Amino acid sequence: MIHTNSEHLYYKAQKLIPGGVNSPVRAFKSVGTSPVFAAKAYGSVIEDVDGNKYIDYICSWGPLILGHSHPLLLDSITNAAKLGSSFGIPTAAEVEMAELIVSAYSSSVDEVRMVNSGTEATMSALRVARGYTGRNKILKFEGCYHGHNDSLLVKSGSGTITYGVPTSLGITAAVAHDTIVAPYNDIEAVTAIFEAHSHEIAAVIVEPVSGNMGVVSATIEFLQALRDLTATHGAVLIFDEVITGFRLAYGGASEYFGIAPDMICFGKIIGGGLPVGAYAGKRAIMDVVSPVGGVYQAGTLSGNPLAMAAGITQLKYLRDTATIYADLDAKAAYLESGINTILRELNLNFTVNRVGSLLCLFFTSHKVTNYDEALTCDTQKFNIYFQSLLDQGILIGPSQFEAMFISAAHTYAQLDTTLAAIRVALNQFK
Ligand code: KE4
Repeated sequence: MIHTNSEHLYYKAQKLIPGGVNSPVRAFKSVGTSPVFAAKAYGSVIEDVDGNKYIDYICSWGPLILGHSHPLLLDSITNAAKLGSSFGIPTAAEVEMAELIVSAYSSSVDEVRMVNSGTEATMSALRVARGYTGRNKILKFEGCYHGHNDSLLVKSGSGTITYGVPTSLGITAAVAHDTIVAPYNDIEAVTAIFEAHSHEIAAVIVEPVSGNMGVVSATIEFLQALRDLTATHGAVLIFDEVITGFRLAYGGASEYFGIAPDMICFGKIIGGGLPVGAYAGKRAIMDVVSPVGGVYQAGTLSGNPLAMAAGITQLKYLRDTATIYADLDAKAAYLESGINTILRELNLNFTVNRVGSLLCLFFTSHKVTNYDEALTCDTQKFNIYFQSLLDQGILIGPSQFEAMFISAAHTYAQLDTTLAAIRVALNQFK
C-alpha cells in the first residue's frame, strides 16, 4: 500500500497539532507506525487519502453502530442544518432525545442532561454525585477509562495507600487523593474499601463492560456487589455506558445485566457520530443540577440540533429494528468463532473476549478478566498483527487495549475477508 499523502499530511500536522492528532490514540504511536488519514467512509469501509480501502472495525470508537454515512443519518443531519446549526435556546429535539434515553433506561433514570463528550458526561456525573452526597471520594477501577477529567486520570497508589496517584502531568496530588482505585472484578477489594471509607465515598464509577483494556466484562456478581455496597453505604453507583449504551442492548449494559445503577453516562451512539455526551439519573439526584439545584454544569453546544438529529435517528432505528442486536451479536460471534478456529489450527493460545458486538484478540494465553491480566499481552506481537491487517485492508484500533466494533454495515463476506487476513497475520506467530 502507498501512504504518500498520509505521510505528507502527518508531517504537516505534527508542526501544527500536538503529535499531529486531535486525540492521542489516532497517532498510531503504540503500534509504532504512522497514522493513515481518512478521506471518506461509507458503510463499513474507510478510504484513506491515498485511495486505500479498509474494512473498518474502529467505527469512530463506537458511535457508528449503523456504519459510516448511513443515508437516514445523512438526511437527518442535512435537514437539521438547513433549519440552523445552533440556537442557544432550547429546541424540541433535546426533549425528544431526553424522552428516548429516559424510556430506554427507565429503571435507572428520570432525567438526562446533554453534554458534548463522554468526558463531560462522567466529569459532570461525579460532580453531581459529590453534590448530592456531600462526600468527596470516588472509586474507580484499574483498566477502566472514563475520559480525561482530572479525578479519573488516576491509578492506584503504591503499597497499602488506597488513594490514587495521577496518570498524567498537570493533575494535582490533592485531586488524585480523593480517587480510590481498585482492581476490576475484585469484590473483596471493593468490600474492604467500603469498610475503610464508608461515609467518604460519593460515587463508584464503572464500565460494566470495559472497552478500554481491550474488551473485558464485569461479572454479574461484581456488578451486583457494587449495587449492594453503594446502596448500603449511601454512595451513587454510576455506569459509564459511553461505549455499552445502546450497543449491548437498546437498554445497554443496564438491560444486559439486569442491574439498575443510580446514574448512567452516555456518549458515542447517542450522537450518531457527532459530538455528544449525556448523564442521567433519578430525579432525586438530578435535581441537584443547576438551574434546579446547586451543582453547576453548562455547555454552549450541549444538545446541539445536528447531534440530536443524528442521534435521534440512530436511536429510533435501533429501537424499531427488531433484529438489530441479534444480527450485530451474530456477526461478532461469527468473527469470534472464526478467530478461535484459526488460533486452534495454528496452535496459538491467544485469548478472544467478546461481549455482544464488542470483541478483542489478546496476545496472551491468560484469561483476561482484569487489567493486570490484560497487561500480560505481548504488545510487540499485537503491533505486527495490526500492521499485517492494515496492509491487507483491515483497520482495527491501533492498540492492544481497544475494542473491535462491529456495525450493522459489516457483511458476512467482509467478515470472511477479515478472517482470511487474520489467518495471514497470525500465521507469522505459529
Ligand atoms: P470522549 O470524551 O472521548 O467522548 O469519551 C470518553 C470516554 C468515556 N467513557 C468510556 C467508556 C470511553 O470509552 C470513552 C472514550 N473512548 C475512547 C476509546 N477507547 C475514545 C477514543 C479516543 O480517546 O480518541
